[in-house]
Amino acid sequence: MRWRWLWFWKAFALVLLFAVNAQAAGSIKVGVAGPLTGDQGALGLELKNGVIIAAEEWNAKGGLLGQKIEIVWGDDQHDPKQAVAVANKFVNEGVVGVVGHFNSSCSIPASTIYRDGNVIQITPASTNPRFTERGLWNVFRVCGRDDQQGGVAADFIAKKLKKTKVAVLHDKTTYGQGLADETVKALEKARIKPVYYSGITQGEKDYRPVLTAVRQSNPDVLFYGGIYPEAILLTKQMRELGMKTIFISGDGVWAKEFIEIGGKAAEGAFITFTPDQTKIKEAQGVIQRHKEKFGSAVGAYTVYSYVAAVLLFDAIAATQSTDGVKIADHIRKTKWKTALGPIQFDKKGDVLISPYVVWEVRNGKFVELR
Ligand code: ABU
Repeated sequence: MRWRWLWFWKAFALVLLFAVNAQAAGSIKVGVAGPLTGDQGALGLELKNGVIIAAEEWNAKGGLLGQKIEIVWGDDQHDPKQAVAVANKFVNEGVVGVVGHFNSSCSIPASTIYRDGNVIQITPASTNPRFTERGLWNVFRVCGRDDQQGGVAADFIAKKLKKTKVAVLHDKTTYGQGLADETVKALEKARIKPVYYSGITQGEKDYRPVLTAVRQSNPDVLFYGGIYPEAILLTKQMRELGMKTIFISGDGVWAKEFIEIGGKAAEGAFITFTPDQTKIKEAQGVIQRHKEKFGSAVGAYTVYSYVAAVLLFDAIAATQSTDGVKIADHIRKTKWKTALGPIQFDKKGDVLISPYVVWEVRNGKFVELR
């Protein structure tokens, strides 16, 4: 009889060992979503590279909860419908958290799907205020917001440039129109009413008809809310039309492609973005690893993507949990030391401090203005 029990316990122990090993051999899935291909693919690459570096570092340390981190990629092509499809796929695949999306127009509709799936979402780059203003427990952003960014652009136009004739264009997206409207709101506080306001359609190739209408309003400044592919065409076509109007835009245009492809037309453009990340002492490690691994400098949102991923991994490790609510609570209450410096979140999931400054394109480079 005793032998039978011994065999039973031996068999039980084997089954247990098998189950534990099976779990250890599994993986913790993390979703990463953005425009990984298409005309905004360069922005998706920033997101991708930042997360790859973070995941490699963590996997080299043994991963999370005794398992490897597995990145699941989601290409939303900056299309809100694709973003919703990616979000549903991620939830069905059992991702623990998501770094992304990149575009506000994607992050916002995807966020409620993640909430319903108990999945936390940290965007590195979506700056539209609505992302965090809806009271969702699962959303965080490590970047700033367009109500702040628009104020900095308006202040620069009114106080530094001392210009009052401002035309405003946007790309009709959540980010582009949102940033344009925040800038207009702040301009109006300075008693500047735009002389022209309109939207363009992303992906078109000839913006000369709308630029001709802009020209007729005789502005000193054109503020554009949108992303770099259209900004390249707008600046080139403005100059082709002989317009000397000052071009001002936001973080969606802070991309080396704007300068490389735009060439002479990009010169003199002003762009609002965060202060120089390459001067942050805590960022030196990731900047160096990016250079070694990818042979290039980090982009506007590479370090932000790295930080978003590290926060997620850190919170999973600290809570020893894959439960979205527990991870979100931990992120919200922690004072983080990150590659962007110290970060703390408010109740909504916004960072407490997110400075914006103005950059100028000078001699083929972005130069931060002091
Ligand atoms: N913040 C710049 C581009 C991403 C967005 O749509 O917010």
